[in-house]
Amino acid sequence: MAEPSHEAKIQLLKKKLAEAERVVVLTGAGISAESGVPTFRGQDGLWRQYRATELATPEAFADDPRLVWEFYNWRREVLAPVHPNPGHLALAAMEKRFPQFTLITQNIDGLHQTAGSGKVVELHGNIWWVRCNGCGELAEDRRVPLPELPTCGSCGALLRPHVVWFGEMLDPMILDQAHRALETSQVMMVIGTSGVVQPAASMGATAKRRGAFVAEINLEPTPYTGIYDLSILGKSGEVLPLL
Ligand code: BV8
Ligand code: ZN
Repeated sequence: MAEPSHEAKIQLLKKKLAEAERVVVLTGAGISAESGVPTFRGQDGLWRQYRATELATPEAFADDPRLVWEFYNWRREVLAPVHPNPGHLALAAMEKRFPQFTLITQNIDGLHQTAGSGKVVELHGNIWWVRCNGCGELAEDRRVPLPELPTCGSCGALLRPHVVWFGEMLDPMILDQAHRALETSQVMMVIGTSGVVQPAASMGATAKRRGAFVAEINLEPTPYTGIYDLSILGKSGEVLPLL
């Protein structure tokens, strides 16, 4: 059967959404790309000569907290002036149209919330929150940049970004929230993610196994494209408003 046209694919996804009550979305760095936020694995995925996977680890932080904080302060400086793009805004508008709509994101930039999404499951944490390595105190701190080696106001220990690093477990409560949505979803959209990082990358396959119609919206095919029902190649900021 000939590959359906781009327009036909969008019409099919619109139809599936119109028939659905329970929708789940998984987003990755690609949905923030049109806001000017560098993605991870593209050409813009570098900071100095490092890849995020080398710096976003507990080992790197234990070894050189100053370097890792420099990396996060750079990302905070990049993120501070950016705004949600039409892709974020379309998802915020969609949320209101369904009895059950769960937005799961791998992103730590908080742009979905800024765009007006009410229920955001942040699998990998949020760069605007810091956590104390000593007493575990959590606080939102939007200072850009943060002071060098920021310390806890309560116990004086070193603060870390409240994000999930490679090799760290995701918060079980947050994972459970995501899986409950995947179990019952009728339509899932996997948007702007290269499908490399686990456990997020296999969530689309989980929804598919549970009987959901799964559509991928991405600039390029991913390792999971073949198992999804639909693969729409395009910019999320252009495709999502059409839905
Ligand atoms: C865990 C927070 C379990 C930090 C992030 C081998 C060795 C070591 C570890 C592993 C291994 N194999 C598997 C693992 C586990 C590891 C992992 O998956 N590693 C990968 C690299 C292989 N996973 C973990 O460690 C996770 N924890 O598994 O714990 C465990 C079990 C036992 C004991 C201990 C632990 C934790 C993973 C979380 C890591 N933290 N972020 C920070 O951001 O600083 S992940 C990071 O990558 C971001 O969150 C990001 O979102 C995520 C995924 O990247 P993408 O979002 O997909 O971004 P990417 O650039 O890759 O792709 C963008 C896509 O968008 C592209 O396809 C592009 O074409 C497209 N695009 C671009 N522009 C647009 C677009 N699409 C549409 N429109 C556009 N305009
Ligand atoms: Zn503390």
